[in-house]
Amino acid sequence: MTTRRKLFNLLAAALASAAPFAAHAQNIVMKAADVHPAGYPNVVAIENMGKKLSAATNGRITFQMFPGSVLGGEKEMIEQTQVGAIQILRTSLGPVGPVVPEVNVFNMPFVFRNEAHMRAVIDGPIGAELLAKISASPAKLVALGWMDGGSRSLYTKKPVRKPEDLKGQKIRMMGNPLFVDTMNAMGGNGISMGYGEVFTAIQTGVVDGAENNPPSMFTANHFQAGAKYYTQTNHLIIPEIFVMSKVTWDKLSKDDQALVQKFSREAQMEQRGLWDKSVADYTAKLKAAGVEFIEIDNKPFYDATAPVRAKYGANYAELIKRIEAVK
Ligand code: GTR
Repeated sequence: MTTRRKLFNLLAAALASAAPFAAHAQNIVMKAADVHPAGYPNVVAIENMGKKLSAATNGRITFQMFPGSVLGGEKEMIEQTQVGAIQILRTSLGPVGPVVPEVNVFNMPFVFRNEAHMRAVIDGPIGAELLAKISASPAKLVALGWMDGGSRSLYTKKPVRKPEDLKGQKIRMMGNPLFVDTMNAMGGNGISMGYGEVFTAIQTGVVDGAENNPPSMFTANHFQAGAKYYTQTNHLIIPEIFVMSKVTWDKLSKDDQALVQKFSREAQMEQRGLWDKSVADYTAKLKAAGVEFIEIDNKPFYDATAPVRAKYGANYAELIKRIEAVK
């Protein structure tokens, strides 16, 4: 091989190893992904984090946002983040459960008393420990911070007030066996599928309903697919996370990692403010669009799901006690 050829090969190899980072060797363009559309609180908070990083590094690190599931469903995007094809991912903890089983404690039905309790837990030492556990797991994800996903409630074509009303109803759940078990315990038939398929599944009758928070129900247009009743079961209060691919993280300097951490904390707090406003806004929009909000006593659903907490919480009794003790 000629010296020139050797040099060329060396250069090509160097460029290939920098593959997840686009074009200019010294500039880092991170692909950031979310199932939610542009304008959604989580998307906005990550975009603003990218702007701050860009300003602090004179444009050396930038985010390129891919919202609205354009890079796939959450399961696929988690996989892409693990291998470094996506650099920043905001996801529910739900589909992280199959990859990092410890997070399933936060995915259990009624594990948090209410949203204030969930926030107190994620803001305190338990929240920090769980992020550290995700980062230390073999999943190759560095957990940067939490986001708020509010409370998930049922939405269906026929009104539901008690577990018996769910009999025979197929309800879409996120991809994690824990959620299928949860719906089956609540009285329905849990069907697991990706978020992007829910609209058509409701519309065509593949499912009779789904469950989510009001901002998701509205922005994914599920009310237009035929789900007209929103029953306030509040059965899942699942915090969300944003992560960086470990492949990417390991290539950052210590200083850049510190900057990412600083702006991650700010993104967590910014999203929360945007989130509270969006829940109020989208609840009003759903009501204006004719969705009936049904208030219920959710104790029968709490009682019905006790076996799910027993099954998935069995190995985490100590952690669950600590969660319960948070005021
Ligand atoms: C939303 C959540 C998304 C996604 C979606 C779903 O509330 O923000 O990350 O998990 O629910 O049901 O798939």
